[in-house]
Amino acid sequence: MRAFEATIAADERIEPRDWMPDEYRASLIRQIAQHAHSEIIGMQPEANWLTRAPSLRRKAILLAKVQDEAGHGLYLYGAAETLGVDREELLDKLHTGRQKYSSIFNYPTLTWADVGAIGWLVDGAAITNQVPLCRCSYGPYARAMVRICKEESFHQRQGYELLLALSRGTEAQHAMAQDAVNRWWWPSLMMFGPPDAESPHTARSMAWGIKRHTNDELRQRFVDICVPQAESLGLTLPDPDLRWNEERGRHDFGAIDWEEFRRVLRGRGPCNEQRLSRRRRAHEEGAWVREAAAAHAAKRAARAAA
Ligand code: FAQ
Repeated sequence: MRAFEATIAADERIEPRDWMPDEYRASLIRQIAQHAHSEIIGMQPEANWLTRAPSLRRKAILLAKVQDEAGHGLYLYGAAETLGVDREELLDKLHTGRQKYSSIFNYPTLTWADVGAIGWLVDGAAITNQVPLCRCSYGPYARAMVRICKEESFHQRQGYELLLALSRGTEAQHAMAQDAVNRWWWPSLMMFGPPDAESPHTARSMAWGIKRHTNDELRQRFVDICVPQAESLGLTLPDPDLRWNEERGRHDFGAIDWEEFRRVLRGRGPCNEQRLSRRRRAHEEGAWVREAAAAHAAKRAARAAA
């Protein structure tokens, strides 16, 4: 106990073999699993456009991005496994609705511009939230985050560049980009989680060095980053109350519809059912691959032992 507290106080890392309080372990498993589930469910909205990307170049870029997301899921399930849980058990909890994934992936991708809006806003929000997680007190999670953040920054830039091309294109393309931003803006702000006053985990996670900033702090940082970027894109953010507050040195912004957030978390968002049923089906259809990989690994291990 004393060694754990001293490590946290010295801002050093807790490693898998170190003693840690049960609640610390449980909270990390909860957060890392939710994060891993978000990465693999998050492949679906963009995958919807892989076969309809407007050029070979755009298709190759999108394919690489979606593959990166699968890779992020793997690093994160790996990080969760160092805490003594089994990947199969985590996936089962996702498939039976006992563990969450990010609310953002329950919204549909209606047009090609949505791929740009996801890159710019969803990956942008993800980076804002995840850069501080590179300093998380749990070593394997922090190290996974370093690599993930590098890849997310490429994802964010591809989204920005895609939206810029549309914004500077024909009138119809500009309107499509604006419509996508209008639909993704508010759900992106919800990604940061409930307001601090209603966030049950923040205080303890901050004390343990799992989280470095509160949900509201990161949400504000994201708004401040997006405003000048939207201007450069030639697009507007759909919030009439958004304005610079000289006194605070930050932007004020309008009220978030938390009832919508809670509805999505209860499974009643526009795409919750579709996302989970596709995930379950993909898992069932991939069973033979897992069996073949396990049989191959067992054969190699037996050969190495002989
Ligand atoms: N959606 O007390 P707090 C990506 C839950 S990025 C659903 O504030 P905490 C990249 C929360 O789990 C997206 N549930 O909780 C990508 C808790 O529920 P529980 C993933 C949410 O943990 C981009 C309850 O509400 N990123 O995938 C959400 O201190 C493009 C109370 O909340 C991460 O997971 C939400 N938005 O703070 C991929 C980052 N917000 O467990 C593909 C790591 C909150 O009590 C394409 N996670 N909840 O039943 C975190 O930083 C934190 O877990 C927060 C929540 C900030 C998300």
